[in-house]
Amino acid sequence: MRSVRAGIIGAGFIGPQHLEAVRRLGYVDVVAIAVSRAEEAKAIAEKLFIERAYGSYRELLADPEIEVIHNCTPTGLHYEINRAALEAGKHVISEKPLAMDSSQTAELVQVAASSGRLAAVNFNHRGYPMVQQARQMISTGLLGDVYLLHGSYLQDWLLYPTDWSWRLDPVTGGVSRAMADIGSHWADLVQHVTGHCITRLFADLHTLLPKRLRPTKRVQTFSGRTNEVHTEEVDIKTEDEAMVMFETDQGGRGSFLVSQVSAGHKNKLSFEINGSKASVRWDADDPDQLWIGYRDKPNERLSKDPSLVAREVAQYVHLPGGHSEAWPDALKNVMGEIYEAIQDGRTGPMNGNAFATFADGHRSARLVDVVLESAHRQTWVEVPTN
Ligand code: SOE
Repeated sequence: MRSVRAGIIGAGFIGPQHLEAVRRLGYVDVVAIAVSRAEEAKAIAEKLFIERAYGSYRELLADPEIEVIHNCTPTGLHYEINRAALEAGKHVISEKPLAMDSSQTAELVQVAASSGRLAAVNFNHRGYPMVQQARQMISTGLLGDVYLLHGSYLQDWLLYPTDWSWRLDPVTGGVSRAMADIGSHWADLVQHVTGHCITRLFADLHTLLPKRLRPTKRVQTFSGRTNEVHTEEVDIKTEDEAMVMFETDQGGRGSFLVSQVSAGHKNKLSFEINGSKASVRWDADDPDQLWIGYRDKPNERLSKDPSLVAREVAQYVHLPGGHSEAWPDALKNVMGEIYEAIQDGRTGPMNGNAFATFADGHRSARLVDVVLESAHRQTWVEVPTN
């Protein structure tokens, strides 16, 4: 197996997580990191034991030794960097959302197709073993016909008016917040698990905190340190919560609630699928467990264990039963499949793979656009198929 050289652009919350995940694969050499200031890049590179530091993403893209780019910048930069990276001949692993809206993501899908390079988007929740177990059970018919898909994604890190993040500014975070940031994960995950596609929806969005205090200096996502800096009051236009009802292409119906202001919930993504024979429920707060519900016999709780999951799922499990595998492990699983494709010279997933492509990222952006439209018009809206 040859080693692959990569570069990371952006060093907020998620950039170092990509670094750790790919380092754990063993054959990925992250040789460079870029952030917008050269001095800062140097300090970060030293701290993270990365050889090269660049003060602009363009310098990193010009490095001929780098094959793969991890785009870990704020959403407002995703389109420009993803496009430039593909045009520079690099494989791209982008954070979600792929771009600011679906017209940009449609272009990126085209650019990716003509580049001949791999273009993936990080929907990391797909990599949890028990998520894959649920997917396997549904695809082999154990649940029967899927009737209902429901759940939520709840966080509390933006509960107070003093909480601040670049995600609150539409210029850096986009015009949708809770939906684009975490609703996109929920919808992607449930469609991945069921194989259903959301075709029609009705959404209600709300900004519960219409004014917030913005620090006059930069604040790191999840740092919870906004009380310690000078602030100015700003109007907030993006949603703190979203409620969505939907229908799928295979006759499923469902709903989800996403919120960044739900006290006590740090990062709680959960879903339940009810089929004609059985149900499954998964919760990121208890990720090694899968609840299986029956009508005519006692319900079950399946614990993650390489000898108990389906044969196809065993590759996502790396530890014996009773040894937790969670968020960083799911990310590593997804990165592992992406880099395996790069090693094999493939530009997309193999049948059954969990990782998401730019086409999935476009599908997600289209859904976010439709959620915004539906909330604005207060009516059901069809999700376009192109
Ligand atoms: C911030 O809300 C965030 O970091 C998301 O952007 C991630 O995708 C999610 O994993 C956790 O929360």
